Amino acid sequence: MSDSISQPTAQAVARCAELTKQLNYHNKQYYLLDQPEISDAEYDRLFQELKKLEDTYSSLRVSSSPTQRVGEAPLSAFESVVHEMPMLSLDNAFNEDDMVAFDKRIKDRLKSDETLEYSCEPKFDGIAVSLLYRMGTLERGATRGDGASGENITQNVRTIGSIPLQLAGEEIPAVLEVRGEIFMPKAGFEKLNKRAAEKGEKPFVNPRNAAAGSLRQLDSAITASRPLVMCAYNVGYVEGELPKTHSQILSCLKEWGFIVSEELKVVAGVEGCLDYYRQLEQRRGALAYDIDGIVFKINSIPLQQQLGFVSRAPRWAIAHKFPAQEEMTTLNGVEFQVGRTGAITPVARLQPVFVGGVTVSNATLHNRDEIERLGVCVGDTVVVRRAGDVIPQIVAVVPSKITSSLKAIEFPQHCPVCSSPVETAPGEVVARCSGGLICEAQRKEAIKHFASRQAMDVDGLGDKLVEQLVDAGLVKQIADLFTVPKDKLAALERMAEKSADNLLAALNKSKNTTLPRFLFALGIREVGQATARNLAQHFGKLDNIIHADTDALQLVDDVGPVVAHFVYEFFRQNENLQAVDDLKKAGINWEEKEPVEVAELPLVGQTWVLTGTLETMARDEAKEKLQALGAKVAGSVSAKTYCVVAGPGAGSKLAKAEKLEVNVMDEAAFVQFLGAFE
Ligand code: D41
Repeated sequence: MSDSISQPTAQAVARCAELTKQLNYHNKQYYLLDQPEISDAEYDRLFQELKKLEDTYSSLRVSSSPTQRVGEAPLSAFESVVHEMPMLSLDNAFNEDDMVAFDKRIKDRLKSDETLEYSCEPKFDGIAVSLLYRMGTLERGATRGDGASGENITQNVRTIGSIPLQLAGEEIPAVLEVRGEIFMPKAGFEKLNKRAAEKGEKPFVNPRNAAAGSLRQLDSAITASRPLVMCAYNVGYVEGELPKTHSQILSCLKEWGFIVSEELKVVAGVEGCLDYYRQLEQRRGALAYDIDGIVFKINSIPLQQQLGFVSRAPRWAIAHKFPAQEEMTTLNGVEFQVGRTGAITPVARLQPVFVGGVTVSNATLHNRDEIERLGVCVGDTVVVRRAGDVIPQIVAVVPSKITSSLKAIEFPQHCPVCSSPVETAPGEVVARCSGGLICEAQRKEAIKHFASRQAMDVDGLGDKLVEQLVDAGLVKQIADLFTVPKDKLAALERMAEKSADNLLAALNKSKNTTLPRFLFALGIREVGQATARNLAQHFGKLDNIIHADTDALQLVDDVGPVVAHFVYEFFRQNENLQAVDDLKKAGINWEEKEPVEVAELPLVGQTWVLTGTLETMARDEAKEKLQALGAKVAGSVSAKTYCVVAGPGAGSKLAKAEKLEVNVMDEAAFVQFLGAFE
């Protein structure tokens, strides 16, 4: 990036001043007051905008600009420490083009076209620190602060288990400054917040805030009680010899007693960097800690030295950021949804915001307790988090200065759909509509569940169509599904003669079912697929289940008093017995069997794995047959697997089975095997 000498426009000058003001303000909120008002991503955008202006008009870049330093002056409570060598910051890349440009800048500067070797490591979302060791003994710990000086937190870092107080091993430099990131793993964060909630304390917004708050304790006993980890990523001031590549230096640090990232990898060229980025992004959610990107560093120390740094950041390193998982937006309203079991879920309607790679306009607020815990009102600015494929959540509320426009959220006393009273059972947090199947919302959900793939598997009867059928008054109870006339079906929106025919055929086909599917389809509370299967296996016939008392029910595998109670009560309700009767009259049928003790089933104790495509039967069908014979069907192969059924296209699971010398069957052998039990 070459600096321009052109005169800034009046507009650029004004924008520069405005950005500087905003960035300084938010820096203070974030670093000094622990009270951010904008998301990190928003901060980054303001920062990048200012940086771009300064790159275009170099006269705008003044030494007091927020781009020329990062962070705030240290908090007064801790003694200030001037770093031996400034702790540089990292430039960001936000997409692949930025990465390619970074690689090109380096090559241009080195006047070389050779493929460069990069060291890759996750960018931990924590607090950067410096640890000074003299003759192998920890002498001082400090935060990075503004890069030039930080806070002396020696007492606190000494309580962190992963920070060695004394280095062990060979060739330890006489003076060694180790730099790294202190963070809180996700599991420890969850536990800490749970404890805080139990004590009625305010929870931390995210693991990074929790780590920062834990390090800032004046009482180091509190720091000691927090699950902090430090991962080393660089060395600063050194008196002594170190290897000539970054990856070898990190190996030394590991030998001397530090934790270094297990994900550290050396790759060739920018292509290697992009591959590494894509792979770790996939696994981001599964990692034990939060990361917000990848840091790429030129692996050769001589090349690093040759490249040097500009203003605040080295030319030889860059952080390729992941899309932000948290953003701020406005809570426009709250709606209350009624689920299949009557559970009332508050759903936040948000000002649409781009977060975690998608535009989010709804987030769950879970239940009444959660609304209280957050203290959230309509009109508030909220922090929305979307991690992986998890439903977006509201994790925090930004304290508002203007409270006149806020509106408290009232949890309904009556069902928003059927007006029946809303009740909360003793000891439960979930509030439920007491209307049962008179509630149209519960009825719709019950019918959707009945038709779903794992239940009756009515092909083509999706959620939308169920809503249409109920809204049009064509289906009042589940059994009505089987008597809707074709002309009425065809007249529905987005339906026609052909699709009506298909749906009728699918409904007809679904009538031949199995007892486990039918039981599951009834939607009895707490009766999932596995429980339905165990009940069916144990009792053989539906009538036996209907007439079983709670003691008899508890003889079934995995059925305790709670499930037994729900099953028993379900079949005491006349409308439920009527529904079962109506469904049988509509033609739903299954094979009734003699009751069996699970222990008598032939495949009890065996775990099977299905992989690849099966040609003569659906995967679900194969699974059900194995389970009916008492086998467990698992998703992954281990030494405990009894047998793997491998169809064409089987990949890593088959390879693993072969490696572990587990039995493998092809489909033909499997069909023959099943035949022996018929
Ligand atoms: O994991 C990190 N957060 C991380 C931060 C890392 N893995 N490597 C880093 N490397 C550097 C340089 C290249 C300047 C030695 C960093 C940081 N810096 C850094 N952390 C906070 C500001 C800069």
